[in-house]
Amino acid sequence: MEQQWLKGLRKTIERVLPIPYYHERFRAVGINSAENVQTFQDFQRLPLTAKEDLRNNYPFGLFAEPMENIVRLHASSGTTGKPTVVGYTHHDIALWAKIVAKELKRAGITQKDVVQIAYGYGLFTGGMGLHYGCEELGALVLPISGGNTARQLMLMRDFGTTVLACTPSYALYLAESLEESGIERSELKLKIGIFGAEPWTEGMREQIEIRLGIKAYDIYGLSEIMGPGVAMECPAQQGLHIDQHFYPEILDMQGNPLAEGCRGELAITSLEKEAFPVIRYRTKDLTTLHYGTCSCGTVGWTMERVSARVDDMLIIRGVNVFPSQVEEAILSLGGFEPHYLLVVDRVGSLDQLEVQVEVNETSFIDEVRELEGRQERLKQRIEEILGISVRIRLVEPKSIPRSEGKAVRVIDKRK
Ligand code: DLL
Repeated sequence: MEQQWLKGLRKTIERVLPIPYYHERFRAVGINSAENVQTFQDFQRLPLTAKEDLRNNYPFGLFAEPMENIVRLHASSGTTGKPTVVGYTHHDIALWAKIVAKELKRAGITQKDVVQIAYGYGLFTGGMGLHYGCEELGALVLPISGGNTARQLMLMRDFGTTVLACTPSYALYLAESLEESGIERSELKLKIGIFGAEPWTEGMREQIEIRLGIKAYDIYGLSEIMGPGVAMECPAQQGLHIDQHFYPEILDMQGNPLAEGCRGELAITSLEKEAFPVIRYRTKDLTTLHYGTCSCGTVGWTMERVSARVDDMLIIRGVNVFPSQVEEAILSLGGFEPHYLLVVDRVGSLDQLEVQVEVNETSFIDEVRELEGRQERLKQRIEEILGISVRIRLVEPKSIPRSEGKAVRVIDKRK
């Protein structure tokens, strides 16, 4: 396997070397040709690539193919400034479809399935990435895109959707809307969910599985690498299988490689991509890698569920806080809905964290004393996990804005 990876890595190095940006940076570490990389130690001398590097070469500066060979562009929105633009050749699109199809098949999806794709279509890779993968597999695709929830449910029933693909937060919103729609769960044929594009916890998986009566699979990806399908769970659900066309590494915060089994930032090198190959791309996603044979028969790298992004980490009074820790606490206690918002503010010189969380319909009509007790228990649980004091604000059911794509969990008023 190592020889095969090194061969793929050399192929990608060869591919990017003519690009002035890479040429300069590789030369600075003494790598002038792919042949200079014979071992993993050689490979790790190559500089890491960060999102800023892509931005600095906006829009097409890091493409490794002439524009006439590029057949599609996608872009990630990004919160500030220009998006990061990625390009695909025919070969890249076909490879992407093959990868996604293989993963869907592993999860038990077949030609007989009807897949409702409620990820956004457009520059975001979610919709089209899943779409081509499903078609490659031969499944029937319903390219509905995100939003228009009532219509989603109607078509889900009328067209006999068996697989739902969307963000976990939208799946939860669909589940909630189903309960109010008058459509009975028994009228639906839904059995599998393909959820990703944002961090979610095991507690959230449980909620979605119970409410929709399905098995929920985690799918991971990012536009800079390809889009959805860089990794996905199999029925064993012992981590997400990283597709063999990608070489993963785990880095510490300074960018130094960590050993297998350590938690850190995932970096990825593409081994087969033509238009937009990436070398040691820092994903900013925190996870742990393992190598081995899964009970499903797949041999290779698996990554644990991405619990958070480096970017999402809030520093509150010097303590690192991730929204997923709060989600875990909320879902470990009864009486709350998995809809929450972290509001951070600075009062005087002190940072304050307020957690707004919805109580569920049944607890909402409870006595004030009951609610106060619930609030106190949640406060204690979150403070135990985070190690800082927080304010809890219980809010009415359905008062926190629902998401049709990636959920917004944090409002940081300090910025
Ligand atoms: O979100 C691609 C995608 C679409 C993946 C549909 C899965 C399903 P971007 O918009 O470029 O691409 O955002 C990539 O989203 O770096 C992670 O931080 C986060 N992310 C994606 N999948 C997961 C997941 C798509 N399963 C960024 N769990 C990544 C946690 C995820 N975070």
